[in-house]
Amino acid sequence: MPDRSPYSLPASMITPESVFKNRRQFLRQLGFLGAAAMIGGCDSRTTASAAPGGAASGFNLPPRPSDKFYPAKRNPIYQVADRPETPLKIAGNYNNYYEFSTDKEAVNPLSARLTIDPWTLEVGGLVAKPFKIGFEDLVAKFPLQERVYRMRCVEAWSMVVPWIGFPMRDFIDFCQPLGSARYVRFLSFMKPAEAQGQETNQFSWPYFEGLRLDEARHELSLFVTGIYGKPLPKQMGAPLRAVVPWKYGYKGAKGIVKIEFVEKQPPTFWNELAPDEYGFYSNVNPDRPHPRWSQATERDITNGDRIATLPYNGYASLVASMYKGDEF
Ligand SMILES: Nc1nc2c(c(=O)[nH]1)N[C@H]1C(S)=C(S)[C@@H](COP(=O)(O)O)O[C@H]1N2
Ligand SMILES: [Mo]
Repeated sequence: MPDRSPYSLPASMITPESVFKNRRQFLRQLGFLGAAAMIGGCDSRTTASAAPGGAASGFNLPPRPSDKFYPAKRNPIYQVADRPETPLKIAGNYNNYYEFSTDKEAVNPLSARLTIDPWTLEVGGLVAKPFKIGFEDLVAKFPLQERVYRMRCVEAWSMVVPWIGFPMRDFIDFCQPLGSARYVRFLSFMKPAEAQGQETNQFSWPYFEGLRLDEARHELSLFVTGIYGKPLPKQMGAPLRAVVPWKYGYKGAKGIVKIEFVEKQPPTFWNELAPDEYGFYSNVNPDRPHPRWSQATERDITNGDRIATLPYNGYASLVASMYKGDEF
């Protein structure tokens, strides 16, 4: 078992007081405590090393034709000079992915069960013509690039990682949204037989998120398929996730299967669960405390350092002009 001590959090997203009174009781109802116990017992079916494929990365990935696109060329415009990159070993074993578990260290082994091949992305709503595209066709069409971004979770931890993906804008333009489309909505997979967190109805699965169309078309917004020069591991959202680096991490849906263009601001998973705690915009803002903790600083999971949180997560010069400043 990895050492848990540097990772214990005072408060997690799962326990908005207004929603859940007793964390242990809630976890037991969900069956999460039982799952954690099984991992502690090293059930071989769920450990990363026992699963087939992906030996090179150490993650449970099936071999796919698109493996040939990695590593991708780094885009030198997007670097983080003042902080170290978070090793994959740390970033890949400390994950929020409630489809599998609310225990960050349990997500990696449990996500090994998720089948990602084949994977189809569906595009619908206000577009010239709704369509479906297979993951392999998708990455063959949109050239991959590497970008180093800061990533800030609303729970006040953060990391710096080299994502590999393609600009969301390129894909959106390919979709030909109609003039009436003002927002884009992301839907994650629904596979309760493979994702034990979805066997409960405590959350409204599948995970759903959304962005204003200009946010989704911003140069920073990425569809991510890889990390650290390799295909994206399952616990980080394989095969396809969104990364929107100036917003809290939950705005970046993992395991995306559907993208929909809509006219009105769409409901989102965390906002629906606890609207006072998680807004639709969720731009990183050190001056706006979460109702239960400060957002002024964050803990870098690479080294445990407490550092100042930057407005818009350090991307203010690129994104602030899209906002009035009071968006929540
Ligand atoms: N489908 C789905 N996407 C998700 C989540 C989730 O639970 N389910 N958690 C979000 C949260 S809260 C964060 S901080 C990031 C975490 O990404 P990482 O585990 O790759 O660091 O994923 C986001 N995307
Ligand atoms: Mo998060």
